[in-house]
Parts: sequence; C-alpha cells; structure tokens
Amino acid sequence: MKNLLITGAAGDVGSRLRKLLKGVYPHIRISDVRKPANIASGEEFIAADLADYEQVKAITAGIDGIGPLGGHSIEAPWDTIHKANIVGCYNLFEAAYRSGVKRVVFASSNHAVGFYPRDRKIGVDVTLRPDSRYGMSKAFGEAVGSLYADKHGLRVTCIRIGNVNDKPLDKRRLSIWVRPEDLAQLVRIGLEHPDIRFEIFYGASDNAASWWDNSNAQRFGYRPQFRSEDFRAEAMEGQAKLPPDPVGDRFQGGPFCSDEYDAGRG
Ligand code: 15L
Repeated sequence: MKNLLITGAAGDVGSRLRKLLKGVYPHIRISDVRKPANIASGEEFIAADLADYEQVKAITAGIDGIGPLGGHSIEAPWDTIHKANIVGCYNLFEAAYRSGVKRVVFASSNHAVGFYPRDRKIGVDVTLRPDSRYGMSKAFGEAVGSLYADKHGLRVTCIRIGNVNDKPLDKRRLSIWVRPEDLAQLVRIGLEHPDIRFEIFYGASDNAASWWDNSNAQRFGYRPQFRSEDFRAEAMEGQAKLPPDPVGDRFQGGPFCSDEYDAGRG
C-alpha cells in the first residue's frame, strides 16, 4: 500500500488516525471540505465535498487504498444525512472503483445495529437494526461496500465503530469503547491483509462488557491492546452525570435510540 487517501481528515477521528498512520504509508493524501489546521509533512491536502462526484473522482486519482471517515458523524436532518452519507458514500465507492483503487475501509458505526437490546451479544452476521437516520446511512454504506466487493472486486472492510476516545466516557461506552490505537490496528488490517474480500469488524477495544462478538476481526489477527475495565470507576462517574434515559438504556445505541422514539405510543 503506497498511496493512502483519508477523507474526513479534519474531524476528530480522522485527525487521530492521521497521527497514528503517519510513517506507516509512504504517501498520505488527506481530504475534507475544510482544510485541517495541522497538516503534517508527507501529507498532501486536497479539498473535496463528498456530495460532488467530480471532486471525489479527483481525490481518488492515483490512490491504492482509502480510509473514509468523511460524511456526517451523528444524527441530523434527512437532507444533511442524504447529501453527506448517502450521496457522498455512493460517490466515494463509485469513484474508488473507476479510479482503480484496490481497498476501501469504510467507517461504519455501532448505530447500524443500535436497536439490538443490550442483553443480546451480536456478531457481524445479524440483520441490520439502525437506530437513526445516521445509523441507516451506515447500513447503506455497508451495502454499497458489499456490492462493489462482489461485483467489482474491490477489497472492502466495514468497521462498525463504537466510541473512539482516550477513555470510555460512561456505562454504555464501557461496552463499545475503542482506543484510537486499536482502531488504527483494525484499519491497517483492512488496508493490508491479503485475504480481505468483504469483511465486517466491530471497532472495539478489549471490553469485558462488550455486546459484540468480534471473532471475525480476531480471525484476521486483531489483538486489541486496551481494556475498558481499567477505566470503569471514571466511566461510572461520567454515567452518574447523565440524565435518565429509560428507552436508551435498553438498547445498544443508547441516546440515538431514544431520540425521536415514539414506538411505545400504542
Ligand atoms: C458514532 O457513530 C458517532 O460518530 C460518535 O460521535 C458517537 O456518538 C458514537 O457513535 C457513540 O455511539 O458513542
């Protein structure tokens, strides 16, 4: 892997991954709608709006692999999700294919399966149960990746990312937390492992309270280095500061599930 493109490079997760992948790949092109403040040596920046196909085509030219973190990363009105995550995601896979890119690591989300109850442990082969328009757009992205892998031979890895942070912030995050270094390990598997065709991994560290069976990632050599239990006391302090959320507390997606929820109205 010589030429890597990271989209969403100005965002929090994009910025963290750029630092961790610096030096791993000889040339990293970074892209976002706005220019990141801290462009490092060895990074080439090209601005692009993912909703504009010609701009996306331009940033994928000459690229071998893409780590796409672009798009909208939380719940939003349909127009925002549609442009950034539906049109944008389609454009990215289509442009990758037309430009001869070999691999895409798609930043999916736990919110593609957020309506699974917390007492259920799920693997990567369950029916998708998105908890928001945002989660639905990630389910769409996994489907687009699957199509381009099966039909055009793109090597695609979808990572259902939990919550990326230095520490788990609350009780829910004890189950879904991923330390940036562990996420970078998963991204590298997606970009480098010779046997990847189309795979789904959970973006989670070594979390004893996990709701996910991540044996598929382990099969490809994933060995998370960080454990959420080491931060349990702090996470529970964070939890105590949150408002009550009886609906969100039942489901893996938490507040994304309770937001706009009225399924119980009869
Ligand atoms: C996500 O997918 C979001 O991008 C992030 O902002 C967090 O909200 C995270 O999920 C989470 O579930 O905590």
